[in-house]
Amino acid sequence: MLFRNLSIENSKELYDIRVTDGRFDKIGSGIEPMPGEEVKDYGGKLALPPFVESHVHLDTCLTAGQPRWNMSGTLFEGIERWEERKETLTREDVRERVNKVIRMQAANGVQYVRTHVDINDPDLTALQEILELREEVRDFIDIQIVAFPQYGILSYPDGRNLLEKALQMGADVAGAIPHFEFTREYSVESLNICFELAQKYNKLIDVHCDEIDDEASRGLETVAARAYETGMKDMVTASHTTAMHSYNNAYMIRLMRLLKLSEMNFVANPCVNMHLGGRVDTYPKRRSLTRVKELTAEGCNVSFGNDDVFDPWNPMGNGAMRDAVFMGLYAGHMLGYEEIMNSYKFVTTNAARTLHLGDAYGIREGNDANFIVMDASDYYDALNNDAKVLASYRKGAVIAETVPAKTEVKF
Ligand code: 17E
Ligand code: FE2
Repeated sequence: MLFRNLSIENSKELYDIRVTDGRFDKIGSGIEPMPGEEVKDYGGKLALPPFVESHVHLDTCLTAGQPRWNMSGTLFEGIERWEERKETLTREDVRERVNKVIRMQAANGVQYVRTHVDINDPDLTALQEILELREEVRDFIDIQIVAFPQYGILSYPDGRNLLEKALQMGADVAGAIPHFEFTREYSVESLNICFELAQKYNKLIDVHCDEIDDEASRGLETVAARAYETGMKDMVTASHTTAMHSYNNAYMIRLMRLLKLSEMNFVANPCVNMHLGGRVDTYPKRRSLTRVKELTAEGCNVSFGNDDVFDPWNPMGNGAMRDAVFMGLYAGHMLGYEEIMNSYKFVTTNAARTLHLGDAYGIREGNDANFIVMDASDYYDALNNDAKVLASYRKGAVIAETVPAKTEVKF
């Protein structure tokens, strides 16, 4: 099959893409169709590698208001509301909600998802179900699972064993939550355990790190030091890191050297952290977004995630990556022309690096023909007009399609 006239990642020149046996066979300009070859002419639309959701909690999705709404809008009330909802958690309930959300994501061009799954549950109900679903939907969406200890590794009964069990059962990534542990000592020790278990089972690491407006929350320096010392480096990710917003600049300069040495990844979740953060401030109110612009300028890998889709932490969300980019650019002071044009990388290539997708990800000859086509001429246009994903292709086959609505203005 031949796809014609696509702007690949904002290219000025339009390209044609031949897909054979589900792979990118040939990419070039002016490729002529072979006799009998099916042709789809996109007339200059934007092609991107599929969106990558690098941070979401699928197990909590679609539970906002159940049984009660988070009225304070804080992280901590979110955790309390989730604790109540967890009491009624069943495998069927998890299956139904996750099945819905991954289809919302697919409709919006997402083909790779890293989900955190709360493993502070003696029965590991959500984990069991999502492990099963991960296999069932493999042909349509790649799901990577983080064993996420919501209440801590040392501050929850049997936390260490639950984390180890989750990794043995097949979670891909070890998690931790240093800012939620009872003490600073537990926080450091919980990270040591996380690294020890990740190395024992050869897993990646993704830490909910310093998601708090406390300038003294410094889990990140320990994560970065361990990433560097163990050599795990880019296998390690720090998510949220919102306390970095509040660090003094003298400390930040010292920390930045270590962050660069560590080669670790960062995930910011702009919508949810703009919503949850700054809640103890009067005026001025902090933004609670990690230092995306500065990290990026120093060459650190940063991606954007949604964190939530309609759950106790964020009552909004549709699974699309656009809002994360939009909010991230505004809150991060990154609306320069080039910054807007390149911002798709926060939810494509940068996020793929965090997930360790390797060279198999990307629109390149020889790779699986996984790509999306947007109803826009470049990403600036796509972002500004909230363009739909016209089609999401997986191994050359359409897995989701959208026909954009038509509007007529009567004057
Ligand atoms: N749990 C947590 O600790 N932080 C979050 N942002 C979410 C769950 C969504
Ligand atoms: Fe999160």
